[in-house]
Amino acid sequence: MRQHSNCVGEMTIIVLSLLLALCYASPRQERRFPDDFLFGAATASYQIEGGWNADGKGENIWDRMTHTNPDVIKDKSNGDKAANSYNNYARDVEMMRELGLNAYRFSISWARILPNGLANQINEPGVEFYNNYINEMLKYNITPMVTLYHWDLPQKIQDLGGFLSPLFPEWFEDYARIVFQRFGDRVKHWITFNEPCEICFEGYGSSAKAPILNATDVGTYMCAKQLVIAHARAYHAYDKDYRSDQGGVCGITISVNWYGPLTDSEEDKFAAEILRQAKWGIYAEPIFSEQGGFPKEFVERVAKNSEEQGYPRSRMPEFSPEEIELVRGSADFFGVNHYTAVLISATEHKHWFPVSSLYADADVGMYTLPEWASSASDWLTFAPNSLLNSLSHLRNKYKDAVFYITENGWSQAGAGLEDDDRISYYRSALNNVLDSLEAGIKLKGYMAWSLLDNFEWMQGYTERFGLYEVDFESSEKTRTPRKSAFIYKEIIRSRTIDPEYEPPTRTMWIDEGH
Ligand code: PNW
Repeated sequence: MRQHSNCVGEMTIIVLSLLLALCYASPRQERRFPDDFLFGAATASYQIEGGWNADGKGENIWDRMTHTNPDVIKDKSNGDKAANSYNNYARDVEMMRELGLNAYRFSISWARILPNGLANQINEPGVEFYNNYINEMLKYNITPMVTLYHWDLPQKIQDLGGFLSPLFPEWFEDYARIVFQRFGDRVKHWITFNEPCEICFEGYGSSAKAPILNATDVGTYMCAKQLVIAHARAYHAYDKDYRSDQGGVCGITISVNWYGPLTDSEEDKFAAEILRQAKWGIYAEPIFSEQGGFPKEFVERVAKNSEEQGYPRSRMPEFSPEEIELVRGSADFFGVNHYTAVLISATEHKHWFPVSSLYADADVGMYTLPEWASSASDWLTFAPNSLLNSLSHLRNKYKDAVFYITENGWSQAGAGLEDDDRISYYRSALNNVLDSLEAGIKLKGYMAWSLLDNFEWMQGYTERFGLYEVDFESSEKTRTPRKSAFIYKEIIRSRTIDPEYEPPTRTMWIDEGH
């Protein structure tokens, strides 16, 4: 009996060892990106184009601010010349071909098309520039993804109140219709706004971006309402009058960093939720939630604070039932700009805000772990799995949504081609993209920020995000691929991430086969 059971035991061990051996001998299942997944890179007009007053372009709020108040920019620079993509666009497309990109996300400068922002006068050379850019991409099968608004508001529109004017949604729709009309035969992916939080909070509710209005208590919320209505009007214009002929999609890009609770306590979880609502929920909920309108808990918080502060009504405006209906469901996809994570506490790491503002309303503590590597940007640390956490959260909230990562990237201080930190960051983020796809999230593409070094807003040229380095001193604005460009190229070519891959040469070539 004893012998028999020994024998069974031995057999089991042999079978198990055989199974184990088989597992290790067979090639590991490689995780692949689907063939129709769009790999791209992103930029924005003011950050790369230059040609600030070329061929009839009008003045925008970044031209005005950097010319009249250069001290607000860290190196006192501006985007007058930037990477001169206005003249170097063919080289930009050549770089896209070198990388083997499937898609390229760029933005249209409103004032280059409509010099005074209003739709009475179209600047044809501006239209021609974007025609050339788009046609050059299409020649090589690169899908253009176009942002209508990436922060460079025509100065005339700002003079009339900008996003705070009740006419703003109308002006934006007029502009959007012209852009759909002129480019929609070839452009099938539209993004209305890039990063509402940065537009409304940074531009209107603080002094972190043009037009540095610093209307801290109400600026953010007034802008938020106008912005989502403007978005919805452009979306419906496309849906009703252009989609049947042109057959494209129209969405919006919102920055969604991961705000998780510092501890497992209910208070911290609620604090994290409040910050998510303050930073991106006030733009996402009206468009993507089933019920529409601003997010409930944050609305209650602002109403309560407003009352205590003696305001006769909440600083957060309300939507009418018609406005809720107009905005609800007005997007074919959710563009996610994702960079980093911050841990949120109800009690620890709090700052005191002297005036009422978005952060004073949220009233939470923010903390980043010391072991998260830092970039050249003070807000950007390498927090593992932040992209997966954000996308999983969004998918649970907005069940049917289709997503694109419309920006993701890493900064370095100044020039330098050996960018191993950026490579680790991209590999980790792209592994999170694979995790998301495996989890069934409808993620259709990934745009690296950025194709090339550019004007990093208030940081001027001191922080660089490019896969290609730009020599801003040279009159040609010479572009040179960084090591990360070779790594990204190989990921796109092979549709897999090889953590060991080292580029064999430092010469970029165009792979005609792609
Ligand atoms: C984005 N954050 O801005 C913009 O869309 C780009 O124009 C910009 O160059 C890029 O990211 C890098 O800054 C962000 O604080 C600014 O989390 C700040 C944050 C996120 C995105």
